[in-house]
Amino acid sequence: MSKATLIRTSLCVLGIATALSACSTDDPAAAANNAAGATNDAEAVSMDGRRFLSQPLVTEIFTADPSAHVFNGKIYIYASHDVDAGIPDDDLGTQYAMHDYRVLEMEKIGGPVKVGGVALDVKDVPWAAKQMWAPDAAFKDGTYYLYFPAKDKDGIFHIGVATSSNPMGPFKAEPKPIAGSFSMDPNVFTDTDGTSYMYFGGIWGGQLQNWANGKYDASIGVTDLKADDKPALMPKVAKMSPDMKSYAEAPRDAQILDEKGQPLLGGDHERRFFEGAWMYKRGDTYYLTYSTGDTHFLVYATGKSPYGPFTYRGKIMEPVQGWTTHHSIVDWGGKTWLFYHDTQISGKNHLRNVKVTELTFNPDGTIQTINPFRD
Ligand code: FUB
Repeated sequence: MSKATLIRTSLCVLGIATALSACSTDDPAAAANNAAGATNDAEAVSMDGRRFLSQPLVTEIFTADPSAHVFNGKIYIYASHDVDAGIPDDDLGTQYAMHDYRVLEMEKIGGPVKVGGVALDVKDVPWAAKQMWAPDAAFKDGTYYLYFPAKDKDGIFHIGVATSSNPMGPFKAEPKPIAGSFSMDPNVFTDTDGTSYMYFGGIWGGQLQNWANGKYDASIGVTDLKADDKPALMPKVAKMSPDMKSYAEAPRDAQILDEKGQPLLGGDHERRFFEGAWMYKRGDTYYLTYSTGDTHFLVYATGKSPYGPFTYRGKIMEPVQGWTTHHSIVDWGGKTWLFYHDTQISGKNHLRNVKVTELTFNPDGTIQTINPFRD
């Protein structure tokens, strides 16, 4: 990043330079896409020369896996805080060695983004040892809930919960993970009737395959997922108890079906669930959106119940820049927004930056696929 871009980016992020054309506009979609003010600079191109549609929301830290929520009219982004631990890439995500969370706050799309202090550190979570991966949050009765996956001292992922009276934290973790939780990438969705559900799970490094028989089985490896002609592993869904700290029921499969009503198969790598589930409701339609992982798509399936079944519909974003794809969808200001990440700043898969762009729908409710590049 050039010195000029770095200065302008920092000023925009700090909200000091709103008079600069790069970060002032009345159009929130344009502002979102210009968020870090680098759209005219040569640095805003990918390694293979393509110009990015949107710019990183913050540049002083690496952020990923954005779960956006509107609380009290402001937008809060609960994101992974990427760090470089010097661990080489592997199929199990060991290089994603995050140890704390920082919350981002925006009063409006395209406006300044505040980076909060440490909201939760792994050293303050009694049961957790490492790998604080993609979090989510919820609000109920004056309390903010931070949901987060981490590996315990035996290297097994569970999902924990921490609470705060402030959406930015700091959060205080419960002493144990949520009973019955496993794997990672929690998303807590509150339906229009006030009932909350947690969607979760991820294959490969997310360990969902290790729970295929109901309890953790370390002998099930990534290669065992190559049962291409069998139904794929599905994301899990469980209703939350009123206390928002426990499941009200055993997690069940959120079935994703093909156009013939058959479960997507394990070999259907371009459509099957990998990780990063996010539930978005529009009218009476439930959009189960997720990442296809190794094929690098953001896709969606729709259903008429929060439990599914969901029918695969198509791609939300294509292509994705960087290995991982993780996102959230939120309504704000009369529009719908897709928060996602790529690796524009670092060019490294484990050092990501979050972005936002507008998401639009066709009259029949299908999503218009976003190309994250301008060309
Ligand atoms: O950030 C670590 C992991 O990478 C997340 O939990 C996955 O969704 C993927 O983005």
